[in-house]
Amino acid sequence: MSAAVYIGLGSNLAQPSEQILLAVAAITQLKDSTVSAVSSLYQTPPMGPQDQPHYVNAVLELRTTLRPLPLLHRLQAIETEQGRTRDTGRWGARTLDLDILLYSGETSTDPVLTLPHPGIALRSFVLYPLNEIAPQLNITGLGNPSQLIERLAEPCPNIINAKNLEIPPSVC
Ligand code: 5RZ
Ligand code: CA
Ligand code: CA
Repeated sequence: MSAAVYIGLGSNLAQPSEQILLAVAAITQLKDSTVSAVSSLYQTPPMGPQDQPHYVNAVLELRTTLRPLPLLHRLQAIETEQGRTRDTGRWGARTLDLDILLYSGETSTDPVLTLPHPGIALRSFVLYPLNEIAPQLNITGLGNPSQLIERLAEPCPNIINAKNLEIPPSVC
């Protein structure tokens, strides 16, 4: 039995779009796992500390028989492989951030891996890409992505053209 897992990807250093595409390729190579959907790439203004570059964010769906902690460790190895350092502080700029947003319907209060990811319901840089690949997904007690987006007072982020990585005019 495989679990349906949603992974958030973020980068705001060293050619962010390229970092996200490289990370999708690396996740595709994980054992006992299949990438079943990938969102568009979104250019998003930084949340939290604002003295850092804009981010590129995306979300993908993974079917996997890896349990949450082994999966987390493999994602952290990919972050390290792509030059992630911890010298810019907790919410500082990074080449790659991979978060397990949801692991099937599982909940966990372990600070090493909290599920669902805390803040998922409030972060437009997660909800817009998640809504693109799983609009009906039930986020454990919080509703689905489209309902959560309606409650945000934020404009929709720009979608990046994956063929040339330019930013076309916003569509919503
Ligand atoms: C969000 C911290 C709200 C404080 C955060 C990303 C508050 C980001 C990212 C974008 C961070 C964070 C933690 N902004 N900021 N994309 N990661 N756009 O999310 O991936 S740091 Br209040
Ligand atoms: Ca994050
Ligand atoms: Ca993280």
